[in-house]
Amino acid sequence: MVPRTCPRGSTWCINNYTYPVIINVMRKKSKAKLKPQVLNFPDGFLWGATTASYQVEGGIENNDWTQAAREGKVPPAGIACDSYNLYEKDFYFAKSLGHNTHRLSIEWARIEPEEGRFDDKEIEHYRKVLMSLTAHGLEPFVTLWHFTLPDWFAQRGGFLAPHAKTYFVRYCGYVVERLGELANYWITINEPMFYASNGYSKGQWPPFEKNIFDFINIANVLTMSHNLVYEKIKSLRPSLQVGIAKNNICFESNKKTLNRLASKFMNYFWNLRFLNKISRHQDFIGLNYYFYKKFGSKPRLPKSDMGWDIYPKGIYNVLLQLKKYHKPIYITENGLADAKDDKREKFIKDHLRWIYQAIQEGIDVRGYLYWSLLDNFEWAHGYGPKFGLIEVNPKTMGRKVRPSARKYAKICRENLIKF
Ligand code: GCO
Repeated sequence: MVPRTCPRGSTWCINNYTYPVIINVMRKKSKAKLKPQVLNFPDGFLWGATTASYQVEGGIENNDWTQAAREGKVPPAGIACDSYNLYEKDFYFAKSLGHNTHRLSIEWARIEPEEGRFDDKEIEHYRKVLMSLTAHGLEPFVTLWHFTLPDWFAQRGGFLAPHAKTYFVRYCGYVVERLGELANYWITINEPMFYASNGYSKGQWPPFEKNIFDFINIANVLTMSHNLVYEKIKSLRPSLQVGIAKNNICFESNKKTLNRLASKFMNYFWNLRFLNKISRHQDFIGLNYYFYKKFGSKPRLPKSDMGWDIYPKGIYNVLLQLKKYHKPIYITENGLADAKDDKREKFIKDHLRWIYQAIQEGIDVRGYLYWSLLDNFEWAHGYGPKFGLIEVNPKTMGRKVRPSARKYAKICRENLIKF
């Protein structure tokens, strides 16, 4: 008989008899069917999807992205999904797909088209939108600012301008004073670090800068702006729940010292620094999870249509890091571009399995909102990527539910996943 090598000197292969016996048992086992596993989510768990104004509403002509589109620097959003008019239809679909929550954003450029001139017609529009959410049994999550700036504000230098924070707080206060009673959950800023990085360091989004100092400045201004808006909202309506939608990346490294340091630094700088600075000014954390970055060689992973690695365990890793803030957590975005819809169901289930694991370990996750309800305008990539649970026909604006959306609907309705 060929002598077997015995890993780490364990005793199971001490003789040539035991080894084949064990291998046979393992082979039989691997043919056996996995027992179906049922993972129950906590009572009252929120299930839904997210959108953002400029990406779905259509007809917005007075913000920095429309200006950049006119200059040919980014694709135009045009009529988008026409959700400005078709929102009832969208909410009806969401409801029929078992959702009990929905996240959307308010377009600053609609509410304050010129400095200091507020448009109450638009407030009334969003009043109808939020009332419709509630009428459809969808708990509203409202983002006050999701990347796009009114022209006038951008022209003054955006968040780097001298009175930027004051303008932003005034806008947010104006909205919350009028619409605050229509939603419990308010998100001040969406993904501040991505905004700072794409707009000020990589130069891919308005204002197309590549300046590391401005990148750091803008990140700092956004933390201060968040804290001021938090205080403003609390002074107006103390019972509202106010948070941020923070995109955290799962950073890992191999054992090389330099890689370990790089991963540690990025984890602090990208994931935790912002949250540390606002830790006394948030009632919940909204977590957006999409990305995995390994310093050192990484395993081959499946990819979305955007070429992004699919790494569901990463959501667990980033959730564990949020424990120290002792706040309820809502997954305010998680999703993938998948035009063929052949990866989405597994993507959602695998991420939910890891979220479930985090909950078992004491992380207070209270909701999951998939990005996105609809195929929509994916920023510098235009309408190419298909993130939607629902397909949108760009000519007819017709909506068509994707098969994966029905699988997700079952999870939402039953408040559990089965494997
Ligand atoms: C962001 C936003 C969304 C995106 C989504 C997919 O992360 O950029 O919150 O607006 O469309 O994340 O990239």
